[in-house]
Amino acid sequence: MSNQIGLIGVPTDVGAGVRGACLGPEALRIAGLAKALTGLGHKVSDLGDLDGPPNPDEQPGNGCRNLREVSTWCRLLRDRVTDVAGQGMTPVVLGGDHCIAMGSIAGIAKHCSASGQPLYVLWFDAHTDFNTPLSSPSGNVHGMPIAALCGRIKDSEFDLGVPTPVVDPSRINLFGIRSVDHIEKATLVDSGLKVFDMRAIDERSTFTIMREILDEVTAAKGHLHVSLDVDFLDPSIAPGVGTTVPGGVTYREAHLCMEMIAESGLMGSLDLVELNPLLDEKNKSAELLVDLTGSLFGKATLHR
Ligand code: B3U
Ligand code: MN
Ligand code: MN
Repeated sequence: MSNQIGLIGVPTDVGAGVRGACLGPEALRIAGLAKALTGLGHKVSDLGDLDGPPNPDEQPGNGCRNLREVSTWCRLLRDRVTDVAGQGMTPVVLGGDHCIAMGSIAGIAKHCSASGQPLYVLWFDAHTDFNTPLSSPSGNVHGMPIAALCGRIKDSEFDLGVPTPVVDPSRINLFGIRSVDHIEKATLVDSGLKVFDMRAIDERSTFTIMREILDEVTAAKGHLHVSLDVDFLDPSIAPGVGTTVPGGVTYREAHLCMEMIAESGLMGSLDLVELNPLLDEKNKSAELLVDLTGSLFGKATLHR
């Protein structure tokens, strides 16, 4: 991990059904993200917000809402992430809804293919985001990025401009899962994805699962992209998200995940997505995200 961090704001909610995630980047700034990271000894450059299209708030056509706008935001972010990583900074993407992870991961995949490093993804989420325009019950693209990255959706659809699969499905780890749609569940079976649902977490512990994931990336000398959807957290601690699901990851489990990632030194890029300040309570979810990002970047209680 570089100790130079580049913050990239992506103020859009074109992939969501509930509006408000477009306000996420500013809420994270107000909650003190840059200051928290600077205080840990990192050099932080806030690169401002990307300038993408407004949300036309269309009804889904052909199974996808706002397809063109989603594609434009993702391509803008793809190029910015490739550029920022190429400058030796760790890109930290401030969303924005989760559709933008198609852009950030396409961008980091380009960077990794140039450097020859295998790309791994750790996706913290209540949902598997493995719908396609055909299976999606909502037409919201934030429920589809994993399917797109695995090459399950025609590339021409989102026009990411990188070879698919963008990430080898066996290198994608989904953590915190507890809401999967009917058809999505059936297609997961032969997907090759590593899905750690809440039951697995309860049975095997956060520590054991995280150890397993991180050991594999370490052995492969991989680049780890972390994509953090606020709804992976329990809604009692993070209400500021459009798609809360009960029974989520606790405060202590979440910090353990982040601290283990920090200790591994593997994380090369990060998305903080789905924060919806309109649904938050006095910016509490944003402040928690800042706190967790601090843990991800090395804020530990003791030296070990
Ligand atoms: N699986 C549902 C709900 C959903 C997925 N991701 C989010 N919500 N954030 C869908 O609409 O695809
Ligand atoms: Mn998600
Ligand atoms: Mn989610």
